[in-house]
Amino acid sequence: QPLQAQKKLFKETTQQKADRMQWWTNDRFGMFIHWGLYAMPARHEWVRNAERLTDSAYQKYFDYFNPDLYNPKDWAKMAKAAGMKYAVLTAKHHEGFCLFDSKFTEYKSTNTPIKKDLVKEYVDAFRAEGIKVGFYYSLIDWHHPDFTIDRNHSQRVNTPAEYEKLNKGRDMAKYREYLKNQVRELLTNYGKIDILWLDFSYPGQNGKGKDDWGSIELIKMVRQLQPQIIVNDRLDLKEYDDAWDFVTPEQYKVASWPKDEKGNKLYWETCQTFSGSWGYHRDENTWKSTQQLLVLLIESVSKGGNLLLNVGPTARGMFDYRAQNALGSMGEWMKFNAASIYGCTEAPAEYNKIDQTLLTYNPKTKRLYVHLVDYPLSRLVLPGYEGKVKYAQFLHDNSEIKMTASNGHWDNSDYKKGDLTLILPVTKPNVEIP
Ligand code: FUL
Repeated sequence: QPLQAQKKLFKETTQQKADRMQWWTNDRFGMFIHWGLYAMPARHEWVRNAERLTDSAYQKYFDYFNPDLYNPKDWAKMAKAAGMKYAVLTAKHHEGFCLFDSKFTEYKSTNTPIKKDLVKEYVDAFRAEGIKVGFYYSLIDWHHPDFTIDRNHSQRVNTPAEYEKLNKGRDMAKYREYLKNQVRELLTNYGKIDILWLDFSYPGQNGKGKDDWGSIELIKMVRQLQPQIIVNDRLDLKEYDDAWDFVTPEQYKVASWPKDEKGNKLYWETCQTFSGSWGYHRDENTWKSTQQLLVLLIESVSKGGNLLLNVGPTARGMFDYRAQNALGSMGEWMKFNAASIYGCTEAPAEYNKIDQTLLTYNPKTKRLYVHLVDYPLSRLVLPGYEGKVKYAQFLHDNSEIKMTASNGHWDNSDYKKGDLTLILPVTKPNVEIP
């Protein structure tokens, strides 16, 4: 959809924003954590909605919620070992359950058998590992008695008359206050918060969208409480240039670097799951391979973006072993190749696309990283690179890759002037990820 003329809410300049975003564009790789009561049914975080579970049907997950093995220090260590530099935890998801000790509700972890402020422990543990901390907070709330029941609600119905009946007495203004109070709590009681991930605005039953959440007031409060915080784009304030910081392509690969209607490149982050659901899903079998996950990361950076990769912890507070394995494998790769991720971005246009490879580029060190997604057997032609490359090496062991300004073969027939050929070993060096 074409956007309207851009309006402004704040006084920040483009350069000031770039400074505020600096760590985020440098770090590139974060961990999303979807955790809530939905880990108990273990069949998708939208289970309450998908199965139209009533309050009383859902109550048992609250009554029995007891993640006795929750040790966010382990989570933080796994995130760090995988090379992730920031994390975003669901303080509250659509189900309405709060993982923090909010003054404004009884529907919170401190009132379940675990009796803990889970958010607080997460913040402390991740900070201790040097990982930046963020909160996801759901605008949608299937539990709050004032939240309008609409097509996105767990208790959705069929006809306008039925909606009218159900919504009698519900007052979105009260919910709006609640939401604002909770975001204030999250941004006041836990120290410096690096990211706020709000999710998600939509027109709703009454067609109001952003007015339902009081989006403008909300973002003003957020910026006042935490001036350095980075906020995503799901408050429905697209017509404002500066009411959001980055766009959030969900579960798909962008074709190219996302831009606004004036052609300006946007800050962007794709969020992706290991297996399909965001919440822990016991029986899901659609786990991505390590190769796919690494390509996701590299490809995001090669188009100037970030990857927020999601783990859905179990109801005992553990990461599924499949997630643990995948994180471990990514960490093995990062151990050798992190230089091609941190501080990197899209390669300048003068570096033409090279077949079957992904390029990332560090503008500070002027290093180009050629990711051989499909190992090309002995030679790789870099079109137009002659004279541009001082030295070429593999990243896993810094061993030299010889170069030649021909196609590196006695048969020079397909050599084009200006091309540079890397002479690669015929068999791929032993860099397999376990
Ligand atoms: C979506 C939500 O509805 C999903 O449950 C998940 O949180 C994803 C990141 O955003 O809009």
